[in-house]
Amino acid sequence: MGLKRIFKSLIILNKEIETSRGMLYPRESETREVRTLDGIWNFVRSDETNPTQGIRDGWFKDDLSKSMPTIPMPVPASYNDITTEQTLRDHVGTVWYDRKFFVPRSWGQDQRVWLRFGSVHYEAYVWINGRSAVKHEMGHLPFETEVTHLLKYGAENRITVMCDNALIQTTVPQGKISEVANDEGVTIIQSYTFDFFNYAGIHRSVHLYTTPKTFIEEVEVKTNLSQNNSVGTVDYSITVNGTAANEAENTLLARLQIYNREGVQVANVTSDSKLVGSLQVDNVKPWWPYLMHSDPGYLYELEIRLYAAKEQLLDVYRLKVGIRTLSWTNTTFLINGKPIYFRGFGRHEDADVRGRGLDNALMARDFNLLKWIGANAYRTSHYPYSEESMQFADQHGIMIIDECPSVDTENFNQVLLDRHKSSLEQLVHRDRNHPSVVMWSIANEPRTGQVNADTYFQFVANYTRSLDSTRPITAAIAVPSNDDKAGRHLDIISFNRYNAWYSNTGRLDMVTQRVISEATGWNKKYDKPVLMSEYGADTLEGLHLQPAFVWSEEFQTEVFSRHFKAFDALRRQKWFIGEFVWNFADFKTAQTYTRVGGNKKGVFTRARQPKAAAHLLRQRYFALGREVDQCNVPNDLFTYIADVGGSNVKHDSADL
Ligand code: BDP
Repeated sequence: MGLKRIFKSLIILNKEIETSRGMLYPRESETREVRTLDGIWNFVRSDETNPTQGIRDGWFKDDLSKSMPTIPMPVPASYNDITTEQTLRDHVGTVWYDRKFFVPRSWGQDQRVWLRFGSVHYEAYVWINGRSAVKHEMGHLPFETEVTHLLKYGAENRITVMCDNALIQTTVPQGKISEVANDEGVTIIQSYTFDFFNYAGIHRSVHLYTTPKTFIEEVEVKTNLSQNNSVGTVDYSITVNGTAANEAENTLLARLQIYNREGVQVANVTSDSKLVGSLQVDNVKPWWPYLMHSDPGYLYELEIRLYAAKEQLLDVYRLKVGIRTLSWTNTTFLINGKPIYFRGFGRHEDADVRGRGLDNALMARDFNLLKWIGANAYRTSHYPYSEESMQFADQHGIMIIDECPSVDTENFNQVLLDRHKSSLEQLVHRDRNHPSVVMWSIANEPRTGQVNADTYFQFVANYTRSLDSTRPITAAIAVPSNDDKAGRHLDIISFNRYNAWYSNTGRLDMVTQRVISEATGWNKKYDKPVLMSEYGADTLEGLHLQPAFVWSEEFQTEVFSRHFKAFDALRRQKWFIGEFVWNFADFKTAQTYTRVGGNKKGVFTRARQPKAAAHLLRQRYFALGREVDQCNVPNDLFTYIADVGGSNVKHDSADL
């Protein structure tokens, strides 16, 4: 009996899952208006022992303040670090938000209104004027719904959101909830194995936007380049939602135009009624990564005008498009025909006070730091980052390994598989048009040695491939290559390892050869390109110890340098395609005795200032850029030391 049950739970099937619709980033146009509901909302923390009280008592039926005392809460932001209360920081379960807003009278006429959340972690239930509007599960990903029928026009409206942060064995990512005895009774505890704080709340912007009755619901573009990169093609496919499409299918058409950066039209086409076709751009400027070209991140604007019969303009939507190709073999990964060598970071969306909440100032600072340090890539470890940051990456030419929220995945089961696939479906759907996205990461440190990992990751990888065959698939793996059962389903192998930190702590003399042999082991096993997706050492800013000692700035610098040596040996093998430091900046984690206020493996502090190792990394990333991509290096890369001509002291960037 027991055995039978275990056996049953091991069977996982590749089931069809529900797919997302729409979700174009809200943009104003001649036919669309956008307004944000960001600002200060009212907030209530539910009783942890009674998480569904608000639903049963109908808190959404009236102002929250009528049911419970509320506090002001900024949106977007994580709620955890806003107050001084431990109970809110560590809260497990549901919290409530509401606010009032006006909808102009004009919005009630002949158009549709949509409500869109950039992300709510982890599960959200939304009501408008007391009526259920939408429910969504999965942090870090947008969701939207039509609210035309729920709004009062030319009047005041109320939006109520219940957000649940509970992570269990079938959520993505997984967690565990338990009751433990405390001094006075019991406490509900959320535990998780992943190494970042489970920040929660309305993390990204909330938008209301209008569309015409019949409107452009989805646009998908795929780009290509001719042999010598001189002619670009943009294949498009448009999905329309609305009655005009259903009633008179054959009369709809789209006119598409592409404008260059100067606003000059460089291509145009009129679609057929299927709204699928192609545009050609002569003398194209391809999208290149930062430091791989003198004009990186070149974006065109694709303007789509949807017409009904008799040239009646229905809708206009504009999308930035970068024209580039990706291709890969078992040894190389190429962009526009040129091999890529990644120099980048694993990162987090994390900051003081606002937690994981969208912060444009922080985002702009981070991109400035990425460029200052000469990075050309990062992985969105360990979940999708904001749409605004994806747009920034497009503009700045930063390549993205786009990761879904699956981290430390284990105990593979059917519900988990379905949700995991859904997270990738939502991610690919959201990000497929970004030229900066060059790879999908389907998991971080999954337990790929476990029973079922083979089947599970076969399903996840093949599903992702079926959604997008234009980008390779990877996962950041930490089990030894001998134990791994998932790598054969990937296109590129990424591995994480903490030599001289978790393994052989302090032993700087045990880094270089181990990195070389681990990377080589992965390549031998799978005959695929390999990159190192995490390495590093916790470093307390300002702690200096010579000779290098764990936690000191000297130690981080030395750990990096020992890895660089390994990477240079590996680079001679063509199949080694990149190095990613863990982490870009210090970040908050759950409380444990290995974390001093959080994970300190940042090259930058949490306040985004460089540690000593940042200067070393900068010299390496630009040196690589110069060697691999012939980029220019900044004048301030080296500090003047001495005019000792003839000796081999490096004193300016000409010495590189
Ligand atoms: C890796 C994880 C990452 C952690 C890192 C660390 O992928 O999320 O933060 O270790 O321990 O295993 O610093």
